[in-house]
Amino acid sequence: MFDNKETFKSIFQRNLVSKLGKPIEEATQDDVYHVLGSMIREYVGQDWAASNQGFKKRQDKQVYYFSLEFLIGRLLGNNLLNVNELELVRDSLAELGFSLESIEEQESDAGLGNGGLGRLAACFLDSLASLGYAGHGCGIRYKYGLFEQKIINGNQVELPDNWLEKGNEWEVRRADKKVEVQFWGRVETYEQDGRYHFATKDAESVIAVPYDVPVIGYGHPHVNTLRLWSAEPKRETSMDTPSNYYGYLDYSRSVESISEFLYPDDSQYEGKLLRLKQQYFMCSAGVQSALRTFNKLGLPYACLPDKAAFHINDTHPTLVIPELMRILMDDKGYGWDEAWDITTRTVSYTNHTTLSEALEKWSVSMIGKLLPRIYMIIEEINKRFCGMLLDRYPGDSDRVQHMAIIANDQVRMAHLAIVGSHSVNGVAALHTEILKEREMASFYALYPERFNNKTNGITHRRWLMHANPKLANLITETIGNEWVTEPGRLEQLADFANQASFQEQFRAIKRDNKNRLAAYILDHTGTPVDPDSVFDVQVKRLHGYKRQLLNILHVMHLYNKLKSDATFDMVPRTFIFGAKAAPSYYFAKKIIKLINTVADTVNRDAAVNDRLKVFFLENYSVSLAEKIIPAADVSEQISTAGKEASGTGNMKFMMNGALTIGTMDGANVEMAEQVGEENMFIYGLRADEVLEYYRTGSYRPNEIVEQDERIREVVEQLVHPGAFCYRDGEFWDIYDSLLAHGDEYFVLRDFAAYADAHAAIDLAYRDVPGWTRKAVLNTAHSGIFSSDRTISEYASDIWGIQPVSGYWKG
Ligand code: DL6
Repeated sequence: MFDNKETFKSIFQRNLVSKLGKPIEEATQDDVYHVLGSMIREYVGQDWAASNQGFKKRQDKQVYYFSLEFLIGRLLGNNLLNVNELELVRDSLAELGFSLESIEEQESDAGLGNGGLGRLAACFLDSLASLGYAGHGCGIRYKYGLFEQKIINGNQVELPDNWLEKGNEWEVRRADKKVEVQFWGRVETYEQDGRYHFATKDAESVIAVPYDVPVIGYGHPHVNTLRLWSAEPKRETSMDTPSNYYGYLDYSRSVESISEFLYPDDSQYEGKLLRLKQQYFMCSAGVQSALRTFNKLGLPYACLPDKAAFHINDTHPTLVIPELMRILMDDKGYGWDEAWDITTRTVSYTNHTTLSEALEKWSVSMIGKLLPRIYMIIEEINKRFCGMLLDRYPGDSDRVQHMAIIANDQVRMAHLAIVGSHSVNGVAALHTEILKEREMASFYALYPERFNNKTNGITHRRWLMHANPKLANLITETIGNEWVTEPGRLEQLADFANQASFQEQFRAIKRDNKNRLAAYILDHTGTPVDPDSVFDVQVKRLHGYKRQLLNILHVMHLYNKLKSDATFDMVPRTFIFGAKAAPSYYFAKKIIKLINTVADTVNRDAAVNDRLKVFFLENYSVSLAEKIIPAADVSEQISTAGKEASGTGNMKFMMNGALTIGTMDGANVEMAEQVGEENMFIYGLRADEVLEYYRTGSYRPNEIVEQDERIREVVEQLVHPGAFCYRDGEFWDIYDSLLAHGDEYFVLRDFAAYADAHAAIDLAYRDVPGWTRKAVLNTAHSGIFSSDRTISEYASDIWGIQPVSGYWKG
């Protein structure tokens, strides 16, 4: 792209003048970011066009990954890495007096997602492009991303995340590709040419305008597209009278709200309606747009499954199924059976959770009114499906009721997704087994061939090469650079796990990353951190099942021990938390308050704070994760076994040489298979034991409190004024969740085992070469968790696609 530093500097300065009319001396960091971003985008424009032309010419099968979330984070650094210009640009900017790291900080962190599911979608896009597959994202261009979190008096406060305020260098508005999406109205049925036809009358039209973001493959000119849809009002509506005019304004406001917020509050009817609108808006726009591309091939729709795959990321995009049916039948004239065959062969579905509250259901009356034709189709799918079940299981009406798509006046989206697709996958081996044996057992019995596992992965380009460049360089110096395109080769590092000089370098890099994080913490909290302490990190969404509560109760216990036992010897430990709680999740917000209260007490207590410190880092996001993860010594993956579908943070920490303390849950199980349990700290109930407790109802948290003095002490401290409870009864809700409401997530049951595992960490950390060996082995065995492996599996087993271009090996 740029031959050398001199060329870059001169092109860059020319752009600065032509775009902003500024000489370099007057340029701000923000100017540098915008000009650099626009240069990269313009540069990849040619490859982008060529990639699209290539897809068309070769008639490549296209994958469309439908997701309500794409947690892409910042793109500048990653894009520079992928176009192989990171070093040159960093060095050139330094010569011009700018630090690339600071320039990267100017970019808004695109938080178009909530957590793992959305970040997985972003990693998948990176792998699809880097491996040379024709695979694109389809989502919503939310005006506001996930809220910005402020901590005020220890409480979470949510502020709007106006990420587009300064514009978005990476997107291109494609008004020429807009489509129309219809809501409300009524369906008219008429007979013509011997068959029924359906037409929706008096519908409200919304214009879906795509904003395209190039997804740049690593090291070769393959560029896919992330297409994000924005809702705009239709302009044709008459405004000739004042009432029409005000009516138009109301309509226009309601349309714009469709793409305004990620996850509007759905505690009330209006919020639920808006979420349903968002889902249909994205599905309809995405399907129409994909079919437009397919049409250009001039093939009959019977060939659609050979030329397109529609993947639905969790149940949020399930309306892709009835929408495709609608278009094939109502617009293209196909009969039911043919349309159904095309649809089910085109669509595939990933399940990301077994938590019942996260399994979506929509009220029949809402969906029937908002999407009358779509609801008719869902009813017909349900009627045919239930009929088939009755044929297969005569007289078994319980089974039919249990498996029906529509029941109790609700549409069960997971059932629709399974019935309407050819593949259903879980995201880690344990999760898939739980789906097959328990949560979806009746569907598995019916369609065993549809169920398969695809263990999640993360892109090692962002999470190792970009987030931890020094470690990436050390790896390359040690085993060569093949691991970059074949991350499985990281295994070769195992040969160096015991080598003193390699260990020393590995430790020096960790230390460097810890220094950097310590500086960040000091800067943001005013409290110094000892970089020699163990950095023990739990960063993820805040949820009961993820058990941040267990972690903080254990910290309270350590504090008590330090205060009461002068002989207690512990390696200094810094506990670091980062988490956002859903704005309406009261309990999760209480846990945040508790963590901050404990942090306040511990960090101010000079008697302990040379050995124990606690931080809750505000506004956890992708870019903050990139600073935290490379600096971690210990990774907390402590969910109640059977509850975390996979986890992906666990893999990022492992790749960066942190040791996991965790339960046998989600992908932790496979991590243990790879690296060996002796290189992790596995503790606690297993998934089958948890199940057995749920089944028998035999768990008695009160008995544990009675028997274990350590637990009794911390539980009482939640509600009695003292070190951690400044106001009487401050944390009663937490106390009650543990004792009065049965401790749903087995926090107290796992406490003792968890404390033992922490004691083992303390001991292991004292053995410096032993610890480093374990850390190196974690990195060495993490290659299998690259999303390149995951995407290759989706490509061959689910989508039936081959790479259309290959890695450039440099
Ligand atoms: O598959 C990505 C990610 C998993 O790693 C997490 O374990 C899982 O919790 C998450 N699932 C969701 C869906 N809803 N909930 N809860 O975010 O998916």
